[in-house]
Amino acid sequence: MSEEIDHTTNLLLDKHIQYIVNLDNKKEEDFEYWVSEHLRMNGMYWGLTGLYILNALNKMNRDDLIAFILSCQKPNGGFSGNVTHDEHLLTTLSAVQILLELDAIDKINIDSVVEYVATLQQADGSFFGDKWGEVDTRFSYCAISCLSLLGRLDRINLTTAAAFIDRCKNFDAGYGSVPGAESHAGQTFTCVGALAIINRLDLVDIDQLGWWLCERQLPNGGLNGRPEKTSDVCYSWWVLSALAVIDRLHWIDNDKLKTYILKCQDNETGGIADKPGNVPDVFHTFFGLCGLSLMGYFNLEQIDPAYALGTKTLLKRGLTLPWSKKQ
Ligand code: BD7
Ligand code: ZN
Repeated sequence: MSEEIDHTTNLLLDKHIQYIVNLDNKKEEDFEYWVSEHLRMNGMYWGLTGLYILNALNKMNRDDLIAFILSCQKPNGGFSGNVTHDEHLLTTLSAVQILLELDAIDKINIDSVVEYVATLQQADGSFFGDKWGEVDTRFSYCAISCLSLLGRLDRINLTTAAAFIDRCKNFDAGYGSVPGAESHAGQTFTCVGALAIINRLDLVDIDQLGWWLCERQLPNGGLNGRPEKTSDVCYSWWVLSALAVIDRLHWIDNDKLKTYILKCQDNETGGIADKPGNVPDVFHTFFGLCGLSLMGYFNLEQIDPAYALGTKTLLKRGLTLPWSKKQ
């Protein structure tokens, strides 16, 4: 009993590195590999950026990752989630993020990606996620983040893009997926992150939003995504990142949230689950680590709250990060 490591106060660093690296090694046989087949590109981003936070990027096979990403680029410039799937903004952003982390963005034709993203903007400023025409503020974020990372925000209409996001703001100062949709912490991250990147935080009701976000913390220390919902580790990121961008991180109890995230670790296999006792997955492992990094615990590598990428990767691109504290 006294020999046992108390995983409610310790981050199982090496186990999490092993957990992420093993996802890659068992790809042939594991049906659930990196959440699922169509999310492979996103899964790679979660795993790779998780290793970045753990300062273990060298554990990945760079050439294999680059080859996979290149095999997912389509003639129109967009990237798919897996070789046989169709291109989408969600997976295009992940592909660009990974290529930047691997310092391999020169392996693709950047202009074709920029054109793909720009043609998805609509007259009202919103973005389609792909050729099928679904609109969601997640896609506004993907487009804005992607073009900013590529240094090509000039290719879209930023005035209408900001106006559309502003129409998704609700009476509680949170944001939804489309105008009129209820506030959700995930959508709030995408909207606040996108506005931060295009320097339009003037549109955010900062104090009221800070209040709505810190009401997401429950007595168990964890955060939920909407009123009346249970806590989930990934909201450590969606809520905290928005609080960080508006400089209100100290409005929630960081120590209690840290303890909640640590309780969601699997002390046998490594990895972090959505809730204590559940099976871990790469998505919650990544966002749990992101939350701990944002709060400054355990000397983890610093992650940027608006781009969800390492600050070192961003500074190398010459991006300025006024909302990021310790640069
Ligand atoms: C999409 C686009 C962005 O620009 C930013 C965020 C997103 C959300 C997207 C993501 O993180 N991409 O990098 N989310 C997912 O891919 C997850 C994948 C998943 C499926 C099943 C189980 C775990 C993860 N998806 C598609 C979700 O719907 C998750 C599901 C879930 C996580 N925890 C409990 N259920 N939900 C989710 O991501 O909610 C946060 C969110 C919602 C809307 C917008 C932004 C974030
Ligand atoms: Zn979750």
